[in-house]
Amino acid sequence: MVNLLIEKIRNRNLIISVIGAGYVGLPTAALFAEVGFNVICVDVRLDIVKNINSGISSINEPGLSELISLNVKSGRLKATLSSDIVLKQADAILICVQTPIDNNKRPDLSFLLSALEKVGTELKKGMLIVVCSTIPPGTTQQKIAPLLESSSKLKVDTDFFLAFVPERIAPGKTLKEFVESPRLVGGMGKNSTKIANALFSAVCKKTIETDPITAEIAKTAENTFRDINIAFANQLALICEHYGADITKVIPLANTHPRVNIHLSGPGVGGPCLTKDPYLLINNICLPKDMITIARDINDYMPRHIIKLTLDALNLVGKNIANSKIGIIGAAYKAEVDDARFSPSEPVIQQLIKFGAKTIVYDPLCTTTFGAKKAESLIEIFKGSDCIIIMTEIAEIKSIVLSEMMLLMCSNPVIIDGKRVIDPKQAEKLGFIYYGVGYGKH
Ligand code: SAJ
Repeated sequence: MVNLLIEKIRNRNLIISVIGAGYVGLPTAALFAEVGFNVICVDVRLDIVKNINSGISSINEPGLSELISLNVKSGRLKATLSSDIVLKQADAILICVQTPIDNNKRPDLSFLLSALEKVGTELKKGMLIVVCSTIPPGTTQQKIAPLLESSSKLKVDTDFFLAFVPERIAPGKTLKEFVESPRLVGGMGKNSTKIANALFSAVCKKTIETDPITAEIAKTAENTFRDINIAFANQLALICEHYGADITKVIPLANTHPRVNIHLSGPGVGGPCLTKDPYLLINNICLPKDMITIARDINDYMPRHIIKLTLDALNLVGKNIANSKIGIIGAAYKAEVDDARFSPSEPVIQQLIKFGAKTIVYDPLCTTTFGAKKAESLIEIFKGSDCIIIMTEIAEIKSIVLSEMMLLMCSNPVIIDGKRVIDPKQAEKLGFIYYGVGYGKH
């Protein structure tokens, strides 16, 4: 049975079904279709299904639309709302549904469990099930395998095959990273690992075989490490502000040490991964000391720090926030993506609105505004504004001419630079009130 599946993978006559055609599932489906497999996406959202079948990508990701369009035309890629027939036909099912956290920061596995329920009823001998969704450590072995075994009455790694193969893609660079980042393959046993590895080797340049628990901890650890590193940078930024030092000088100097690599401080950490995976990693564990939650708290504090800097700066020039017009650069959680999930701009804009400020936001890719007015250009947000807050380093920032910006803004214009992309000395020389994350006032 193992060799038969591997042969099918080699000959590209293995039928793949991808459950969940979102940020992970859609590129996954498109890339497997591109290397020659027949891929059917299953999604509960009609708009996503319709888009795929019309050859359109529902997410804004460089190169993805072209890939979907080509593969839909070739007949290798399609989508459907109803899973029954599809799952019956599939040889391999890749589960790519969201695994968010709830209000108590506990994993919400309801989407995953509902997908598994459907899979369980259609599971037949020789099928490969791959979970690509990020999951708390222990989930594959303790929850997924028993659930599939009991609903199908089949035995994992003997009758059917199961692996956790986490994605490692960063929005904006998804297609490149899917192919080039080493892919962890955590199979529930030797056979599962071998088959899942053969499948992912068809698309990924490098795969690394391991077991599910190691892959689950490694996946959540990667994003937790990045979150902690950024929290450290943010902590240092606050220390720099206290001492009148500049974080943009401190971190590069510390990083000249061959074994130090501190990330960048900023206005907060957003996106669906770093804000969630640390909580998945520590789920259900009582740790004697916990740096992971503290790091999360520090990063969650940063939007409030942006508000504090804004209030301090406006206060300095005798302006009341309630009568101020504030322009925000960046609504997405980072530059060059359209994804606004857990964006630090959300708490910032909402607090400004609560204070009564008139808010206007500019983000060339993102349509979400969190209640602020949407601007079509940087010029529009500069015009008549008392304060500009920089939340992401959109490419157009490089083209800002401070003297022209000055002419468009009100008297005593304020810049709150969350991303430290403006030269403070130049801004101050021109008459701006400049406050930045990690920029200590001398
Ligand atoms: N950020 C900083 N300082 C930095 C780097 C990032 O404040 O030095 C902020 C960003 O502005 C953003 C947030 O962190 O708000 C997250 O951005 P990101 O670029 O670090 O990560 P994501 O969420 O887009 O993608 C991450 C990636 N993980 C790692 O780099 C370890 C990606 O490779 C994963 O595939 C993805 O999570 C995921 O899906 O898990």
